[in-house]
Amino acid sequence: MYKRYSLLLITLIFTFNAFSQTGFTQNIYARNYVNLDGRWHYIVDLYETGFRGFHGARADEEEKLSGFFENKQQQSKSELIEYNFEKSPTLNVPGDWNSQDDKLLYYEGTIWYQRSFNVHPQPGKRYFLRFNAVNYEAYVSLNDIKLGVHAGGFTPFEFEVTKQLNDGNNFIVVKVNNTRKKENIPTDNFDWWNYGGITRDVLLVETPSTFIKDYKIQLAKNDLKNMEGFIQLDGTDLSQQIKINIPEAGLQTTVTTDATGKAHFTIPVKQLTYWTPENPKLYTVHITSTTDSVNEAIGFRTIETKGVDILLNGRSIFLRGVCSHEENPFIPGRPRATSDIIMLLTWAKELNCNFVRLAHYPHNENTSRLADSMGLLLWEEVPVYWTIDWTNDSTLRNAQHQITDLIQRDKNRASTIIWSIGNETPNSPEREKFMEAMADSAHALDNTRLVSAALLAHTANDTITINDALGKKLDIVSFNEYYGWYTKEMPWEINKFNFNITYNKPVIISELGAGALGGFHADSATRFSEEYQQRFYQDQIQMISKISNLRGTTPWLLVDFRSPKRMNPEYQDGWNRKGLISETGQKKKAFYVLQDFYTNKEKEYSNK
Ligand code: GCB
Repeated sequence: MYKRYSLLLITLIFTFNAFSQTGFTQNIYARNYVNLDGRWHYIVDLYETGFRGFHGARADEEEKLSGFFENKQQQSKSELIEYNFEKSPTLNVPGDWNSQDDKLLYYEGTIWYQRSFNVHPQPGKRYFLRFNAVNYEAYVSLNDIKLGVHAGGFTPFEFEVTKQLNDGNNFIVVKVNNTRKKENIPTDNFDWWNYGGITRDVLLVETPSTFIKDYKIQLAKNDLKNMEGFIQLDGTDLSQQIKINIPEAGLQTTVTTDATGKAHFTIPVKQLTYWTPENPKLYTVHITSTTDSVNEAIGFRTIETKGVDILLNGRSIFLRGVCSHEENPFIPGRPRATSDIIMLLTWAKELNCNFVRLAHYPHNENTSRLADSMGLLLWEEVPVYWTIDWTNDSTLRNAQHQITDLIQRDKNRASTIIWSIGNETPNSPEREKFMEAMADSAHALDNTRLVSAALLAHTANDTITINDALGKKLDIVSFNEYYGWYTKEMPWEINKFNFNITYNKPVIISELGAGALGGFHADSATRFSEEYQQRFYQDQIQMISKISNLRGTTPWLLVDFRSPKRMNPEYQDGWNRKGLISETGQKKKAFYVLQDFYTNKEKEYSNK
């Protein structure tokens, strides 16, 4: 019979769970790895042809893992194969596809990626294929062998490939789909660009056969005198002596892992320079087992709340923050280099910030490492944003999976002090249940940090009320407000408002902001002028200063960012203009208003 290879090839049944990739390797860049970034071939697959027979309906979930992964080459001149990776164009990895080809600017759907590489695996070693982020859904195969599926655009995942790796030539095929869906996290409606593709590094990682897969070492909860943590081995030789050594602090301990490869430890601290934004001291921690060793620069600090105060190393602190998207205005698309992130964090420092809210999804893991060394505290968030599919169990599992992976990834970062479980989630009993489950998950995963969420405020009779029932599960009550921008009141009219916050907890205003086109000057009543935004910040600062338990602010936001929701041609042109810095890197007038506020706050808190 005539054999036709359309994009659907042999169907192998393979059950999968899109969220099944848990427990990735800690501190991945400290490992031996081959970097698989670079040019990857791609094929746009608008109709999901790779998942279908020629006349067929779309393959069902289990069959999805068949098909395209074969990377079929034509064996004879008569053979019909209707795709060819090697002759297809290429995209940069890491990178989103939207910014790399005009035709893909608004593309949402499937793109197949392929690349080959040469390696010589060493006997006795293990190999892992690691993706630091793919937006949104990834089906991955190596040498025609299915590895699995991952859903969620901003967290890492990896597959062990020790058995699948060839000595010599290898190829990877990844099907990436960024279709927005109601049941996804985020859902189908959000105010940022839905950049698709393999947006962060891809690494082939080598480890010993039994290796230190995971560890946590931090000061114990609210305890400046003890470090606490665990080590988790992976492999066959699970019971080993592990040495944890911090030479500069004169600390060392030895523990033995149990039959599951795990050991918990406590190390009493004598003298330590605690990590602060002013002095972001990092110590090199050496972890050594019989078969493996790993080093990492880690800072040590405590964070807690006491009444309405936030205490860093026992001292009251005001979080002088700003929100930031993961986008460099100078280059289209997602940032690709560490220098992009350094630029954003340096701007936050120029604003006199000690705190950044990484909105609205997990940013690159290099961001929290840079924040560790630059001295910036962080709020890290998962994209539980606006109206999620609250009653869908798998949506909740997805959201819990994302917060788990974020905490798993950044649990050794001194900079990270707050896990945010969501943003502006409108009240309903279903939402309540979902968000409470999220708060419980975050607390259970990490008792050394604080849990918050950006809540919504309600207004009646000139009173702004924050009484969201979720507040009882949060360590910090945070809320977003746009009085003077999204309200009928002009900025100079908002001082009439008073606050009614029903929790005796610290408060962070997690967003406030107004749009301004950089370089557009007019009077302060003119929308989108720098003067309007400046006046808005002046009046906002007056208004929020009435909140006696205010312990932080993260205005919306550091830099203008691209959003398909912002299409006013005169002022927006596809940009959300609420940045304090324009898309050309120019500081707007409001930047200096906030900078002054923060200089005063710094003085006010310097003696507390
Ligand atoms: C918000 C959202 C943020 C938007 C912002 C805006 O409340 O949390 O993602 O971009 O408002 O500009 O309207």
